[in-house]
Amino acid sequence: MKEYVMTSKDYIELEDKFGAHNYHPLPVVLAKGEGVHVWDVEGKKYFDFLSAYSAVNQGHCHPKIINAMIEQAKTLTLTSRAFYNDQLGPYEKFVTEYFGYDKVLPMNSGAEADETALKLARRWGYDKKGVAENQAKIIVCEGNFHGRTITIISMSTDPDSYKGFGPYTPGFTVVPYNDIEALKKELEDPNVVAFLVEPIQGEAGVYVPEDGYLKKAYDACKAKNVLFIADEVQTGIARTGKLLACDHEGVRPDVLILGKALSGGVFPVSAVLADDDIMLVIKPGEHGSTFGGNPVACAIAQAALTVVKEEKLAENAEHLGKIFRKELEGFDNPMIQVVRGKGLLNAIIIKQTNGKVAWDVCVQMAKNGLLAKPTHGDIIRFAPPLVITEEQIHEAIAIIKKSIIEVQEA
Ligand code: IF1
Repeated sequence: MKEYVMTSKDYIELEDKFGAHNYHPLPVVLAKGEGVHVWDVEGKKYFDFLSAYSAVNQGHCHPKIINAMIEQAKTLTLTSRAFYNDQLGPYEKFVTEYFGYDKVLPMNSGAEADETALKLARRWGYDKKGVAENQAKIIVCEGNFHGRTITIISMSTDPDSYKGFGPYTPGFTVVPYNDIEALKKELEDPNVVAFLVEPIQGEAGVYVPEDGYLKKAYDACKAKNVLFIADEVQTGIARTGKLLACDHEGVRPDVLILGKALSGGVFPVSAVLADDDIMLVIKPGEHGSTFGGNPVACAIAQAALTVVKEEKLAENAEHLGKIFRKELEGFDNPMIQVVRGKGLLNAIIIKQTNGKVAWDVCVQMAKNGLLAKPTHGDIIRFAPPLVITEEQIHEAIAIIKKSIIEVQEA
């Protein structure tokens, strides 16, 4: 009796029938990942140019990270923070020295880390800045994306993120991204305790601000005793060609938010880093999470960060990102309106042509062996694992160009 082998269609039907419909994935069912490649259930090989939204910077199933996970998982997985354990202290020392901060507060998802940063900022505002109780204001940017919790979507300007989920958490002011004057105006409010910003707006479509924006924003915040909080969940961990995107401007955030590639995409690991005068406003019993800082997460994150340095992933991202943008900018094709990005976080804006849109280009690229996904309709984000080689980036660029031409001619 021939064993029935499930096809992609079967898997898609299972997800459709038994899973919430909170995503609209490309019709590709993945079964294996290694380095820059993933394979679908039919065995077709692809370049992964999404990296799980920049979580798999170290490449799929990196042996060093996987082995660290296996070793710890065989020994001790979770103690809760009701007790100490032999992994958390060493990891806290490692990660605070790695990024240059006094303290770390370990969490799991990026959204949890953003929520933690919001709580820190408000508490610091009351205890250190002297803002009246419940009056703290936090400035955020148009087009921001910081996660999917009720408070985080209360800051969002994207109806897809917030519509139908009210009532909303108060205490947020929105300013246009990349607009120093608008920020300075809002900073006049003495109740403002923090400015939360993505150094490059990922979801908004890899929106890179003008050179100097982050530094000017940081200086404006310092002038008003306001915390500068950088959400580097997507831009951090070498993605933009430096360890942190803020490093391009020599800005040291007062509060640093990390997630995604902090674990190399192996496990949910996030973190908030700050110095003592900020971090210690939260007292024992005032914040936490069951899995935050668990031994497996500590072992994985330490291995993931070690790989970043050992394999010079930031330098590689810087070098290959320049090649990527130069090649696509030089590709004279009416469908490509804009090429933008930093390091290996890039995007192109697709001009609708003969009724064909960014989604059609992504479907064609998938047929040609490269996975990427559109955001906001006409933007395609390209974010391969940072272990990609120069030869592979040229192979990928050829696929992108070929696919665009094929879509045009279809
Ligand atoms: C989805 C994109 C969306 C983030 C920044 C915090 C978080 C994210 C800058 C929250 C998460 C993910 C979430 C995922 C798709 C992806 C994403 F921007 F990367 F493309 F949605 F906008 N700060 N981004 O980018 O981290 O809680 O997810 O661990 O929700 O569809 P998380």
